[in-house]
Amino acid sequence: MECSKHHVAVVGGSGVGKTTLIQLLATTFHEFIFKEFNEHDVLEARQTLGLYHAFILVCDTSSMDSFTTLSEVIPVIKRAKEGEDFPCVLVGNKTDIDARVVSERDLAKLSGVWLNSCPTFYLSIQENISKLGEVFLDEIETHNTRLSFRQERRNSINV
Ligand SMILES: Nc1nc2c(ncn2[C@@H]2O[C@H](COP(=O)(O)OP(=O)(O)O)[C@@H](O)[C@H]2O)c(=O)[nH]1
Ligand SMILES: [Mg+2]
Repeated sequence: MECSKHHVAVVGGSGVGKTTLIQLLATTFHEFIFKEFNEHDVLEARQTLGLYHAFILVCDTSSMDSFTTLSEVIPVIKRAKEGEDFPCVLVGNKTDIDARVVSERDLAKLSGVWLNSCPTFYLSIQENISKLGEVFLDEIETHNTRLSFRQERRNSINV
């Protein structure tokens, strides 16, 4: 892994829009390296997943299966991060499709229960991701500040 870059794992079931999202974000987020993981990839990458700095979790709001998949992979990610708090955003994609079965409330609940109330998005990636990009950057900055603060404290304790 290249150390000078932020490595971002984009996680979600097949067909939820991970590749589309990465293609859009990669045009402006040059300092990030994105890699996508479906549920099988997550299990296979259990040992290395903890090295990723940030996570974008994606489901398709017209597919309850894709929401269930996220609920199942989140504990695997949390175990890989060994309790460390990590920057994360949760995305319910494809809201342009009328057959919505995953609600904004479902996303908020998942975030509240499992993800330290990380920001959630209910949107169509194809239509508007500018806000998502901004909030994701905020998430990274907030966590980095916290991490360096923790590091400073550790240093001062060791003196
Ligand atoms: N209707 C709709 N389709 C989308 C949206 N985002 C992605 N897609 C389509 O969903 C399909 C799967 O997207 P892809 O990015 O390949 O999903 P991945 O398997 O998670 O990487 C493609 O045909 C995309 O064009 C969206 O916001 N709305
Ligand atoms: Mg893909």
